[in-house]
Amino acid sequence: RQLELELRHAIKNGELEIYYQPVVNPSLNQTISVEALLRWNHPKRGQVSPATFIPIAEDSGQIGEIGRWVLSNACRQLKVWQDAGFSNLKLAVNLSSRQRELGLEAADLQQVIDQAGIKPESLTLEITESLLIRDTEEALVWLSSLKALGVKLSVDDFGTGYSSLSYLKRFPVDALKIDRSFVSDLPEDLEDATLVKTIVAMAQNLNLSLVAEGVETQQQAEFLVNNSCRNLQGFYYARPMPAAEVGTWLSKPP
Ligand code: G
Ligand code: G
Ligand code: NA
Ligand code: MN
Repeated sequence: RQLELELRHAIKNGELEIYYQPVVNPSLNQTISVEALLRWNHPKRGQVSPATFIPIAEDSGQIGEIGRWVLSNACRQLKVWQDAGFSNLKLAVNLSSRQRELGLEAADLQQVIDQAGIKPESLTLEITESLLIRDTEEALVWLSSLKALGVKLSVDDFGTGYSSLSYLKRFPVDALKIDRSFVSDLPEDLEDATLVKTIVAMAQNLNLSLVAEGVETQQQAEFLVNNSCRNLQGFYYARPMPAAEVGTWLSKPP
C-alpha cells in the first residue's frame, strides 16, 4: 500500500530505469536482441525488484502508465542503437495481461512505433503463458490486433503453464522462450534434457523461433547449442545492464 503510493511518484521523479539484457547467438558471436527489464531506483529503499513492484502495479492499475512508459522509452532507445550501426538489433518488451484491460490498444502501440521510428518487426512483445491460457477470447482479439501491426509475439516462461498446448494453434505466436527452470539443471538432469529437446523439435515443426533463458554455465550453453537452440540469454553471457552499458557490449559481442 505504501509502495503503491510511492510508485505513483516514481515515474515523474525519474526513479524508474530500464535495464537491458542481451540475447546472443554464440555460434555467430552476435547479439540478436535485448530484453527491456524495469528497475525501480527507490530513493530510500534502494533498488526494488520488479518481482515486488510489478504485481503491485498490476493490482493498482499503474501498470497501464508504467507499461506505456517502458514501451516508448525502450523503442526510442532501440532506435538510438540501430542508428549507431547495430541496425539489425531487436528489442523485447514484457507485456502484462492487465495492459489490455487498462486500454493499451493497437493504435497506441502504432503511435509508439511511429514516434520511435523503428520497424514493427524489430519489436517483440513477451507474454506469459498464463495470459494465453486465461481469458482466451479477449486475449486473442487483443494480441491479434497488436500482431497485425507487424510486431512479434513471444511466449515467456514457456513450459511453466503445464496446460494444453492448443493455444499455440489459436494464437499468432512467433517465438517461445524456454523457462529457466528447464535450463538450470542441464545437462545432467535427463528429464530437463529431454524436455528441452522436445521443445526444440516442436518449435522447429511449428516454425517458431526459440530463446533459452537463464543460461548460467558454459555446459548449459553447449548443450543448448548442440541441440539446435541457438539464441541464449542469461548471466553466463550478460546480466541486465543500464542502457549506457549496452553500447559497449554491442561493440564487443560475447
Ligand atoms: O529483471 P527481473 O528478473 O528482476 O524481473 C522480474 C520479473 O519482472 C520478471 O518476471 C520480468 O518479466 C518482470 N518484468 C520486468 N520488467 C517488466 C516490464 O517492463 N513489464 C512487465 N510487465 N514485467 C516486467
Ligand atoms: O520473467 P522473465 O523471464 O521476464 O524474467 C526475467 C528475469 O530473469 C530478469 O529480471 C533477470 O534478472 C532474470 N535473469 C536473467 N538471466 C538470468 C539467469 O541467468 N539466471 C537467473 N537466475 N535469473 C536470470
Ligand atoms: Na521476459
Ligand atoms: Mn522469462
